[in-house]
Amino acid sequence: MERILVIGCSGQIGSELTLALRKIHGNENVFATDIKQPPADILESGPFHVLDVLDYNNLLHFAVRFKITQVYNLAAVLSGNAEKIPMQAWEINMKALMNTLELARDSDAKKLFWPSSIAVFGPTTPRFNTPQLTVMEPNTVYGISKLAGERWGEYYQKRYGIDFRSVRYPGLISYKTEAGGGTTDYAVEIYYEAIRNKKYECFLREDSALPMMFMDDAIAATIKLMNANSSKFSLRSSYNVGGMSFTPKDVAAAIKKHIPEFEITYKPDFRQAIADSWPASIDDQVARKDWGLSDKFNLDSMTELMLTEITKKIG
Ligand code: AKB
Repeated sequence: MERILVIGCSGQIGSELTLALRKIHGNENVFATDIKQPPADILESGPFHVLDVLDYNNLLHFAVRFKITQVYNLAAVLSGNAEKIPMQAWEINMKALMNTLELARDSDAKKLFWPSSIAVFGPTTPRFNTPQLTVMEPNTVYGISKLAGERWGEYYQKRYGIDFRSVRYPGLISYKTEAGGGTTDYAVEIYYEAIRNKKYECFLREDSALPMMFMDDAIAATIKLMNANSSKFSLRSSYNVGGMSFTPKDVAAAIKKHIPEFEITYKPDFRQAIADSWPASIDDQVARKDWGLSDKFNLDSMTELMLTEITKKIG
């Protein structure tokens, strides 16, 4: 029986992944932790503890006490916020990862999921259909920390036999918990603003194409990777996961099909340069072949669901 620690259960991914893991492994076996208060459904459905991943002694004590066997480490400062506090972001992102890698050496928590990102790519990477193996020269603090993290994960797997597993998430779109501080966040905010005010001022240009994925597909991919037989893995760093590719103009057009009066304006800020350095679309054939990555949602089906669910929530 697995005993699972989720670090960052109150965030955009954690608030959904924790509940999905509890359905599979049993509520009592999934330990949700964060330094922030989680949503009510996480508090009510199973154990929650305040835990700071940056405090190694407490982390180790926690894992031993609760006999943890698997860790999902979702703690990170995202791309936009990281540019405002480069040294702190580097310190937090790297220490959070290194503590869970060391935890895997020092305890029974030998299996670790850690998200990487399309931010590992940079302006010299081929922009369209970016392959798994290619030029990687990220020029953001967040991207540099994610690329370094991938290298460390592979190193711990090869040197110490830690079962490190990772995907390079594209921008993630969800209605439950809003993201914070990312460059792809516009694609969540736009739906909330469409319902609240019927207009949105976008911080990226209308033609900024980026890879994106609906949260249900991202959660399914994460669980599939963690359950896959590792003998089929052709790499132990991080897998490309593509999802879909669209621009702000495309999302606005998809929203207008449901809210014809919706209006979008554009006022690019510092995040435009980050978006310009990232791929527009991703080739994820290796993940499809190695562990059966698949996705269900496209821009139209996602838009319909986002608008329905956000209307129910704030409507
Ligand atoms: C961000 O925009 O920083 C994240 C990411 C693509 O990793 N959503």
